[in-house]
Amino acid sequence: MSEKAKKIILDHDLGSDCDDAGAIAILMKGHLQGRCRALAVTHTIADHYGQYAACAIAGYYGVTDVPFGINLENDRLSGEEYRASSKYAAEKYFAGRGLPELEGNVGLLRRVLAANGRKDISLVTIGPLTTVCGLLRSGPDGVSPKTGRELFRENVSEFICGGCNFVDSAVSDWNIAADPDASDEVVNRALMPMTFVGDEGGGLIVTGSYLEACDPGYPVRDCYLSFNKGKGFTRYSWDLATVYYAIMGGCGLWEKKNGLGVRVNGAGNTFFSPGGEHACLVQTAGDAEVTETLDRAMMYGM
Ligand SMILES: [Ca+2]
Repeated sequence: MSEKAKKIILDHDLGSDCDDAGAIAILMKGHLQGRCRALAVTHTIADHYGQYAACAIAGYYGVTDVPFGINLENDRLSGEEYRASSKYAAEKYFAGRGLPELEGNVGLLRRVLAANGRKDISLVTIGPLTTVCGLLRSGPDGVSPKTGRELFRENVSEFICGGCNFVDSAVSDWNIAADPDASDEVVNRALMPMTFVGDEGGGLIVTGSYLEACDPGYPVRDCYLSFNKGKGFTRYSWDLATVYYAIMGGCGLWEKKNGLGVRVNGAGNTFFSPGGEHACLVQTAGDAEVTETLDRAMMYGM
């Protein structure tokens, strides 16, 4: 592992959608290949099967040194709808062994940030901002005398947020709308410049076609197949684009559009203005090239 490999904390919401599974696979492959160092993976919704499925993906690749956390803070976003793409994959992978025991997100993040102690972590979110909000609201505890805001400021050097729509303010973004209080606290009162990845960043690229012919034991395959109710393996790629960009940068596929002021409302609409400190990612390469890059990354890494 390169000393310079970017440190990444990923917060996801695998469960109702499946592109998180592809994104987690990209992170695990990047971690194994030494292109990044995954410090923690947290899961922002209250239905825990999505994180069990994420653990299955890590286990499939033999990743044992990355801690996984779950939402023990509230019961937002739980139930059948939020395990549609995750329960089958998790139960299949852990059959006969029992599901893993996982700690809470906020405690995990406080521990990881306190132990890190330098401003060099990329925080990447591909779901609602519940976990980040929980961290920011956390107070001193046995792990650290610092508040969550202090730990965030002292350790997070880059914040890449999957969400928002810079093409049309009338379009509601699911991640932003799913937890309006958290979105208000994290985006409208941002502690640092954020880079947003939405539809204009390649989210509407369709990936997953390689999964059909791959090893039937690959948990990512089960997540995509469950999401598609047993018919097909493809899905849009918001989360894959976000995590790939976090690890690899623009790579001639995307460019960062800087200088944006960004505000969101409780319905998940994005309002932007020139002259702010934020940025959004814009796809610059053709769809075929981005599709091939993300499809290959999900299967084989970078
Ligand atoms: Ca997601």
